[in-house]
Parts: sequence; structure tokens; C-alpha cells
Amino acid sequence: MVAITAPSSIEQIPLVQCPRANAGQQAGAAAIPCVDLSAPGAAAAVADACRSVGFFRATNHGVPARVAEALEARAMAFFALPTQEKLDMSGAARPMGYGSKSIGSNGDVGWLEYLLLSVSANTVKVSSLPPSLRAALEEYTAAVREVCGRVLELIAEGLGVDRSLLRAMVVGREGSDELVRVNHYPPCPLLPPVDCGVTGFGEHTDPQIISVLRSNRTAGLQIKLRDGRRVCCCLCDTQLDRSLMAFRFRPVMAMHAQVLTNGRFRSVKHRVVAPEGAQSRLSVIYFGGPTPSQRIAPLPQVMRDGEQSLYREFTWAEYKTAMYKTRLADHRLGPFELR
Ligand code: GA4
Repeated sequence: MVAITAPSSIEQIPLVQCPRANAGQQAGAAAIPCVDLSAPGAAAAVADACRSVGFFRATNHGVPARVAEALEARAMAFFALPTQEKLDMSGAARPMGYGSKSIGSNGDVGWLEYLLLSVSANTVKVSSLPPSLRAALEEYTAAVREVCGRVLELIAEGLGVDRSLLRAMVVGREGSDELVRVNHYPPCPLLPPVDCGVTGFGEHTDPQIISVLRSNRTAGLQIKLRDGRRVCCCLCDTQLDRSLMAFRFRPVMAMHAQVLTNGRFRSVKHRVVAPEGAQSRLSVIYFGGPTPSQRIAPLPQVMRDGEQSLYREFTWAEYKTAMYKTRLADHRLGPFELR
């Protein structure tokens, strides 16, 4: 007799309750705003989206599809290499480098492999990546940095503060904490029970001011709305606006933005459920962060007279040190909250 068991690495990956594909959920998907970044009302629309959902789809962002597609092809070729080669080329994730199933060093696991890379002066800080992958990453990062800058300008305008204030904290600043993550969720052999999924990337909120995400349109990303409902972001792609641009970015509000606006913008909880069937999901996320010494506190310009700050002032380095000691699902802003 041969007993077939799933490899232990799969057994350790948690199952999660998935939102049902019913009418309620589709209505939820419709709640995800779509903003045309080139439209005259873009600043107000972006600010609205940041207040209500903390997540939106961006169109007319100016990044040519070929730049994203080239990166996708190079990344897929990289992930198809034997594990040892991937490790030799990029080092084991600590936390930068190549990682598989394990996310961070505090016990989070998911059905994925990834590259997490730091970028400085538009150079990916890993010496032995395949040159074609490096070139594709650098071209992509340069283009998405611009999208990030544009969104930050629109946010500032929407908040009624100096247009360049947020952009200047993050984009093109020497020593700023700029990262790019490429996540590959291979087809998952585990068949979860009905209404369940296998965790690809556990639920969390991002720490940076803004994350700009793009995926190869394979389902998996879910966000948690303010009312607690989780919605699948792929549904909105297919159902709402097939006619819009061929590809979109999804800016995700992160914790830094929550603090700067004294809670007016909320960072959004999101997670990825591993793809079902033979599909592979690939996503690329650009994280725009400030320099380690940047002081982070609510912007006086957005506070009303007499309004109390919800957070104590801290530096980005302080926040990151605390974050790396936590699990994905932890409430990581807790130590910085005043009430
Ligand atoms: C670093 C880059 C992004 O900020 C992030 C972080 C993520 C998280 O905050 O949940 C991680 C960190 C980042 C790498 C190791 C793990 C995961 C915190 C942590 C301890 C959102 C990401 O993708 O990886």
C-alpha cells in the first residue's frame, strides 16, 4: 500500500474561509473605486478612495504594458529555475532575497515563492540576478515610481496640502526605503474544503506610505472593506470595466499614510488566496517608503483646531524594527497609538 500525503510544507499552510461568489460579494467588488489618474477630478477621487476603501484601481497611469509584460516574462523564467539556482542568484530572504513558503522570520507561511529586493538610485541591490531580470525590474521600478509620485501628488492635492509634500518624502529621495516584491503563487495541489482557500499571503496591512500592485490577472487578491466584508479584486476586473485599459495598478493605502492623515486614510487589510487549478499568479508590488530617519507624525496641515494626535511621533527606522518582530496579522501600529 502506498500512502499519499501532502508534503509537510503544504500541511503547515493555513486554510482560510473565502468570501462566497454570491451577489453580496459582487456588490462588494463594485465598491472598489477605479480612478483615471489623468482626469481633471483625479485628486478628489483618489482622496475619496483612500478615505473609503484604502485601495483603488488606477487607469491612465502612463506605464506601457510592454514594461510590465517584460518583467512578468523574466520573473516567470526566474521562478522556473531550480531552487538552489534561485538562492545562489539572490540569496535567501532575510528578509531581502529569494523566499519560498516562509514569509519573514516569525512563523508566517503561505503558498508562494518570492523575490523581495531593495532598490537604491534605481539599482536593484542584488549583484547576481540574471541581467535580463535586473534590467526588466529596473525599468519597471522607474516607471512605477512615477505612478507612485503622481498618486502621492494627487493625494496631497486631495488633502489640501502642498502638492509635493508627500512625493518629496518618498520618491527620488536619497536613501529612501524603496522595495520591490515579486510574488509567484504556483498552482496549489491541495484541494481545500468548499468555501475555503489555501493561504497564499496572509492578511496584513502594508507599512509603507503606498504600495502599487500589479498582477497577471489570476485571481487571489482579496481586500477587507470597512464593513468587514472581504472582496476578491479579480471579480472587479472582469465585471466592472473590461473596456478600460489593458492593465491597471492598484495603489494600496499603507500604515504610514494612516498616521500622516491622523486616521483619515486607513491602511487596508489584504491577503492572497492561492490560485485554484492549473493557474499561476504573479504579482509585482512597489513599496514607496521614506528614509530611515524620517519622522512620522500626523501632518499639522490636515489636523483641525484642537484635534488630538492618535499616534506618537516615531521614525521610519523605529517602525520597521518593531514591524520585523511581528506576525503579518498583528496590529502593528498598536505600540505607536496614543489612545
Ligand atoms: C517588507 C516589504 C513590505 O513592506 C512588506 C513587508 C511585510 C509586511 O509588513 O507584512 C513583511 C516584510 C515586508 C518582509 C518580511 C515579513 C513580511 C514584514 C515581515 C516581517 C509589506 C512585504 O511585502 O514584505
